[in-house]
Amino acid sequence: MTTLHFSSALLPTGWATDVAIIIDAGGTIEAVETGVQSTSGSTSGVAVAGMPNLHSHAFQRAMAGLGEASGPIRAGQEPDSFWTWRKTMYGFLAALKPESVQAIATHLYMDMLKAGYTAVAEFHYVHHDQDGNAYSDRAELSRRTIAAAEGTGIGITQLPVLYNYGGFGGQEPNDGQRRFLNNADQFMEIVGALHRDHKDDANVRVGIAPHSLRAVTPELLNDVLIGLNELDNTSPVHIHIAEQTKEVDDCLAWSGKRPVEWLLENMEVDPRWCLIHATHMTNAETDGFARSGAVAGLCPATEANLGDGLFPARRFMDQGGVIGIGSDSHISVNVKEEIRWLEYGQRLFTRERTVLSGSPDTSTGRRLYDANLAGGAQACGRPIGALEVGKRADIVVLDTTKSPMAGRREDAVLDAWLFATDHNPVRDVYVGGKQVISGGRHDEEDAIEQQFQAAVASLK
Ligand code: NGQ
Ligand code: ZN
Repeated sequence: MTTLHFSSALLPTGWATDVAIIIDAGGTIEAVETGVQSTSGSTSGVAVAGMPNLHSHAFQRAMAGLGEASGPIRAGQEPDSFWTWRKTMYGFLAALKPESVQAIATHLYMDMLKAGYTAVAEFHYVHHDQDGNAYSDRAELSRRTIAAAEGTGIGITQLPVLYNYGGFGGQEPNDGQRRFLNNADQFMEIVGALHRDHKDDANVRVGIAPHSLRAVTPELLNDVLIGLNELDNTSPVHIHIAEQTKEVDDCLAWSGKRPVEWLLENMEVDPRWCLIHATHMTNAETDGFARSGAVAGLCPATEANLGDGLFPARRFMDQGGVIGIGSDSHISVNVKEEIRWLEYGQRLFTRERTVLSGSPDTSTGRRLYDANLAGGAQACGRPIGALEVGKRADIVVLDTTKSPMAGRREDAVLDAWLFATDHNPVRDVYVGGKQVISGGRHDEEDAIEQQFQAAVASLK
């Protein structure tokens, strides 16, 4: 049992001072007491629950910033877009080996911890070797990202991706997709093995991720959901949906329905589901999605970088919709940037301010921090996202000694961090009660950096 003391902490009941958090030997919060002075004098600063990062393609971290030249435009071909970026990304992933997957993910997860993310949902779709053949252990590359999480200390929800087709209606996959492909039995072999090996592991949860309606058929999706439910009928199900207008057009051509509309009508979309992006929706789709209780997995920095469009966040949240954030392609790994872009996108579009604050007397930072904690925890399917009894002791301690955070209290601290701070105020981070970041640094930081650089160099 460990006890941590904080001068101030954000609890589900609101801000409290002189807070003691008592953590059991397994890393779960056993008690939270307020108004308690530390006898050892080891009180730390301002504590908040760690943010879940609900959408990650870890390997893409190693190509962050490499897709910014508009080469094809200069060559007089199609303008650079999501789809041309995807081609570049497929070219990049062709060189990945198991060791590089692990080294890249390890560095990324360390960066996540330093940014204040204490859990990640890894949407993992590169399963096979460079020729597209399965490794002798089909789950090899999934095991590599889980090992990366274990190596850094971050909690993980591993979501092996179901991917077997190149477009709506069961189209042939292209060559760039050969490392992703599995039929239902092959896929369930991966999910079953991971589920069995991590059943009793408090830091690991296993779910699934049908990649998109482009990559599966309804039959395949149904078969896999039946198999998954036999293992665990509560485990998370994530899917990319309606990110690009071309995807909406292709879905209409295939089914006569828009992607979110199709999903809501044909699948039992409920709180275990997380719909990633869902950028392009009609009002009826937005309202139906909000009513389903499923999570909207929003990745504002990546969505901006890839030119996706803006999610209808105000309408969705006004209808009680659940949201969470993810760093997706990892063009940036930064809680404040995701939250800033989420709000600023709405401001630029509506030409109003404090659009997502929900009510005139709520701070925008507080509302968005709370909302993303709750939705992120739901999407990860783990007991996280709040400093309360029964949840994992995933805690971020902010350094409030520097401007513009200095002298601010309670919600103003969150607003200063999320909207006004350029330096990173994340000082100490605990996951399951274990300290993984101290004074802004990870214990293994130098070795992790070296291994990442070697892995990136080996890809050229
Ligand atoms: C992915 N990324 O799976 O990495 C996708 C691009 C696709 C985002 N959607 C590929 N942001 O959707 O086909
Ligand atoms: Zn994605």
